[in-house]
Amino acid sequence: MSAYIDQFPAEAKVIRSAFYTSFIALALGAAFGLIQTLHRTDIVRVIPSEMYYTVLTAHGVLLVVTFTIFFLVAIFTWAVTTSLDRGVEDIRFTWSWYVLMSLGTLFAAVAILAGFTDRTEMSADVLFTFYAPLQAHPIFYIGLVLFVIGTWLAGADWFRSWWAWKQENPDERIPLPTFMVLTTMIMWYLATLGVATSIIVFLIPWSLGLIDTVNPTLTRTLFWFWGHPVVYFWLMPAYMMWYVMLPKFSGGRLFSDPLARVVFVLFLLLSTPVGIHHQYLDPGIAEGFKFIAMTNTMFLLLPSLLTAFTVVASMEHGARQRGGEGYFGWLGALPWRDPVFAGMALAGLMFAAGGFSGMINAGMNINYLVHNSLWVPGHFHLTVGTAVALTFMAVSYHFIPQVTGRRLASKQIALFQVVLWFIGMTFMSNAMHRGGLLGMPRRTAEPEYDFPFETAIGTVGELNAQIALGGVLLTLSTVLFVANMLITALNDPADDLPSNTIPEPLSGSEDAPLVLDNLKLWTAIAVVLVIFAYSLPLGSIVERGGLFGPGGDAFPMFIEFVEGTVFGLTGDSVSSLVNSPLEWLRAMR
Ligand code: HAS
Ligand code: CU
Repeated sequence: MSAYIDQFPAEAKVIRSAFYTSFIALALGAAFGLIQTLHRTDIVRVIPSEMYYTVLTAHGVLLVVTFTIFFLVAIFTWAVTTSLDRGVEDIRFTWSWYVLMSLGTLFAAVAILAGFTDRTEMSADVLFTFYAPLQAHPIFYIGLVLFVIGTWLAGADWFRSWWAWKQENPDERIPLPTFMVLTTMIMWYLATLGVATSIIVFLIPWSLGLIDTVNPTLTRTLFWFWGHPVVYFWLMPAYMMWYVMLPKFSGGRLFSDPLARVVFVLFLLLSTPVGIHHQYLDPGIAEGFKFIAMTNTMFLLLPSLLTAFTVVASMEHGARQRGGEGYFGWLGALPWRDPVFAGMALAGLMFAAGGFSGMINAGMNINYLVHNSLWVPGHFHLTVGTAVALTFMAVSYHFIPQVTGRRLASKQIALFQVVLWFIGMTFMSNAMHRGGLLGMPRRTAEPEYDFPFETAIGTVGELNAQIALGGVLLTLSTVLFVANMLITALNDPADDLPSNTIPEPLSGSEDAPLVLDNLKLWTAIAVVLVIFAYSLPLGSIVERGGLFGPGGDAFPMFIEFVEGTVFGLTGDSVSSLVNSPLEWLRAMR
């Protein structure tokens, strides 16, 4: 077998473009991260505090939307084509979703970055959690819509490949990497319904001035309907790498294909009906619904705990193949000098801590202590900021040579880079968690509020120093990563690259019950669970706060507008149609 680019030259081009877009977002996002960490720790302030939210929004959106999701589409395309051993059905279609996603990113980025100029014209300082009452310029929301439609088309592309493959291989099991892509995408289709409704029905008409008000609790709830599952949309490609690539780089084979399938099915079922765990402190949602979200979240720990078991077992298998012995002695036999392996293993190690702080967040009563404090950014810099980001950087050292046909510029710098990320993040996230427990708020330019925090809690200076030091090390690490990638892309072509193979699992798909591949069944159950978890809370939020806000005044206005402009109608024909489910809900109570 040869390198990926020799097998699929046309696909390699799209994948390469998606990787590069993702790296540009990483570089910009990291620069904003540095400005922000030095600002809020009051070490260097290069922007006025009023611009802090522009920086924070750019940092958040570029990293958790652009960097992660462009990376995802690159490796999902790799996974489907490699595991089905066939190219995409129509490369023009593949380019079309890449272009749509890029266009969406451009729109959103323009709206955000306009915040640095004359803020009266255009701005989008709404953070990556873009729910009301914060409002952005319509271009920001339109950009998001284009981006999400792009991801939907990407999913359609992968489903299409699978269907075509299935016609030719009717009796075969779905290859594991493709299975992971398909289950993740079904989860994504379901989850994005929430954010798409929020943006298209409420935020765009509101930002265009077509409606005066929205119901903030409703847009928040629809946001979190998507805002939790999106974290698994970032995590699933990293998990795919831990299941598919980490065993290979450990020198062994995946411990269990069936267990991996179970994990992805559980994520499909449970990722969405938990979003309310971000709203434990929201008024306007009954405690009972929050309790249901908490219970579902605790069940959702299971697939990650299974992953910890399977992945470490595969690593141990690899280490023993390499001559490792003893209860823990095998750890030393792992290829720690290989940046791809070391980066992924360190990312996994940090995720154990990140998962632990997630469990704490998920407890309804403990959440009251940490919510809106710096603890939460501590949590997500371990999860998306390390488990995901460090895994992505580590596997790039393998994939960029695969899709460019060029040798990695420097393996030593790569190894140094992943270790530096681990050290930087240890400083930053540990201090963030501790600061949060001491009451340091998140999303704040000047958390000291102009009075000396020190006298109240003693150690803030030390914590701030650690946060800033960590932030600087992380920036340095990002610079090394991007530089290494850039020089690799410009390197001379090499013809002795490792081949693009995925080793067979120890326990393969033949051991997996057939029902695991029944995607229709899992989709149906996932939909039912979402209906159970969300229909009553959403119904009661609309009933109390109005579909379009306080007193529902805006709603008749909007309906009149639709009737008049779109349908050319007068009277209340459409409004009675739309109101009837609400009447029905009222009668139910
Ligand atoms: Fe979270 C807030 C609960 C996972 C991201 N989370 C956030 C926010 C983000 C985020 C961005 O319940 C902030 C949103 C905002 O701006 O307000 N989270 C959880 C729970 C989990 C969890 C229960 N989160 C993630 C992941 C994320 C992410 C993954 C991104 C990728 N999170 C919450 C809650 C909040 C929250 C509340 C709201 C807080 C608030 O009040 O605002 C679980 O999925 C975690 C399960 C994980 C584990 C760990 C298993 C360990 C493994 C490691 C294996 C080891 C290896 C290496 C491979 C149980 C798999 C071995 C190496 C050797 C050398 C041997
Ligand atoms: Cu969550």
